[in-house]
Amino acid sequence: MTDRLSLDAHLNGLDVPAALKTVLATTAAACVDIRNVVSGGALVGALGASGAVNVQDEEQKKLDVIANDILTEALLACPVVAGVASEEMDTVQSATNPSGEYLVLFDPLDGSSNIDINAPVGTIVSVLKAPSATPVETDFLQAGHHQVAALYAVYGGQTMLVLTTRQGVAGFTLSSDGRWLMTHPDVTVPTHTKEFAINMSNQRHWAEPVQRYVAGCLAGADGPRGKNFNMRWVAAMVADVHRILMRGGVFLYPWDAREPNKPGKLRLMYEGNPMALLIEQAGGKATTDGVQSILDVIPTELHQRIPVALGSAAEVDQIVSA
Ligand code: FDP
Repeated sequence: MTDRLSLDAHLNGLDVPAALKTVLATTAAACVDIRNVVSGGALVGALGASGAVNVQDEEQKKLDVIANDILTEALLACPVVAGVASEEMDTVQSATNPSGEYLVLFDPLDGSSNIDINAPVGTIVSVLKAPSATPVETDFLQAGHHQVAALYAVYGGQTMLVLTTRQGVAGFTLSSDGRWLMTHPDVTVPTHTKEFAINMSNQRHWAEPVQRYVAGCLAGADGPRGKNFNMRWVAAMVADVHRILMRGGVFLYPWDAREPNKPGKLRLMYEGNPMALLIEQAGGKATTDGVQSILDVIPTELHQRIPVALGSAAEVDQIVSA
C-alpha cells in the first residue's frame, strides 16, 4: 500500500490555528467512535427508536442519541471548545472552558431513516469562532460564510471524512487500524452534470420553478435540456452530498406546500451551512432559493430550516433560470 498522509499530518501542515486543529482532530476521533456503534448495529443495541422526540418534534432513534452523546462529551471536554449545538438538543451548551475559542454545531447522525436498513448515514459538523469563552445562543447565530471549517463523516461501504478549512476540500478514508488516511486530496465538483437528486414523491407540493426544472430533466434528450438525466436519492443528505463531491450532480430539498409556513426540511446551522461551505470550496454552488447563497443567510434561530439547491455550478444555474 502506498504511504498516505494521515489526517493528523494533514492538519499539522495547514495554515490554521493550533486550537482549530485540536477541534478537528477531536471531532474526527469522535466520528470513529460513532462509526463503531453504527457498524455494531443490532449487536450493540443501536437500532430502533429511543422513545423520545427532539426539539423539532421528530422521533429520535437510539443512534441519534448515542451519536449526540459521543460528540457532545468529546467536544465539551476539549479545552479549546467554548460551546456546542446539535440537531438533537433544544439549546446550546456552554463548555465552561476558560480557553474556549470555537463553537461546534452538528447533526450527529444524519439520515436517521437509513439506520435500521443498513444504508449510509453520517455526521455533519460546522465550526465557528466563539465571540467569548462563555457563549450564549445568539453567539451561534452567525452566517455560514463565517465558518472556519466544515466536515462530514459518511458511514457507508467505506467510512470517509471530508473536510474543508477554507483551503479546498480533502477526503480521508478510515483504515482497518482506525486511522484517517488521505485518499481524495483535492475534491472538486464538476461544473456540468446529468444527475439530479430530489424526493420525487413530493412533486405535487413543489413550487413552479422546481416543477419546471425537474420536468426538464425528466424530458431528457427530447426536452429543453437536450440530454438524458439520471436520478438518485439516498435519503441521507450526507450521502447525497458525498456523491456530488465525488462525481457531480445536484441535490434539492426545496420549499414545498406540505407545511407552507416552514421554509424547507433541512436545517441551516448544521446541515445547510457546512455542506454549502464544502460544496463551494470544491467549486460548486449552494443556494437556498436558486439565487441566494446559503452561506449568506443571516440566521435567526438555532434550528432554523431552509430550502436547499446545491451541487454542480452550471446545473444549479439551470434551477435559477428554470
Ligand atoms: P433524516 O430526516 O432521515 O435525518 O436531515 C434530514 C434528512 O434525513 C436528510 O438527511 C435527507 O436528505 C432528508 O431528510 C430525507 O428526507 P425524505 O424523508 O423526504 O426522503
